[in-house]
Amino acid sequence: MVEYSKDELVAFENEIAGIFAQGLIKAPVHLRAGREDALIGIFRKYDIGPEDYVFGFWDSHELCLLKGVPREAVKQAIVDGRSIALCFPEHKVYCSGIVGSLMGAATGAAWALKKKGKKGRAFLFCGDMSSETGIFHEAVKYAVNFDLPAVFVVSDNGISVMTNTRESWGSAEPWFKGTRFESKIEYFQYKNGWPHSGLGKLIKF
Ligand SMILES: Cc1ncc(C[n+]2csc(CCOP(=O)(O)OP(=O)(O)O)c2C)c(N)n1
Repeated sequence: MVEYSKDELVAFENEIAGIFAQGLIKAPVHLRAGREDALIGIFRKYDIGPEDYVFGFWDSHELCLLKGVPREAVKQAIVDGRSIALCFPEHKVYCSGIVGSLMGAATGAAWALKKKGKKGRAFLFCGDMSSETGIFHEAVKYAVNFDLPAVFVVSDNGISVMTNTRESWGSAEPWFKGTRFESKIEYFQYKNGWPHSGLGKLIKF
């Protein structure tokens, strides 16, 4: 990983918010605050490095930085309108704006790494509602069953856009709590300091 402090990650999101507020980014931007320490802790715990793959979704600014994509390259991609699906193949970072789209890809990458005897691992970062999708269940079951080098990281902010995840599913806990599938899952809760998307106010271009 590339070492970033919590303050540096916060400063990056604040900088993007400032640019977005001026109407200079003509595409959706999803900012996150409140999970910096948790993400830094996970990158440190697994010593996520160049050989590893990172899969994320619409909220991946911090992941790109921690994986080692140069700060200016991440910023430029966001300014160019690619925040929602940041991809840096040369850094093994793949993100998508489609809910549930990358769990299979991450599992497939982990399968290929294992089959080829390569060193890397696949890390899939998603939200609490994404972790309730069918494809998440299937991917985790497959990865656990075949002991693939994959880790599924669930950042739980309690909501899906504005829908309460636990109310939707009628359970106080995520489905995998207390199951053997937790062996491939990292889970933490946080309160997002930003709205799901944008700044919570209309931006005129
Ligand atoms: C297939 C699909 N359906 C709906 C959406 C709209 N959408 C974007 S993010 C999101 C909420 C996902 O919730 P969660 O996984 O908890 O993510 P987080 O709150 O951490 O952003 C939804 C429904 C989408 N991007 N893709």
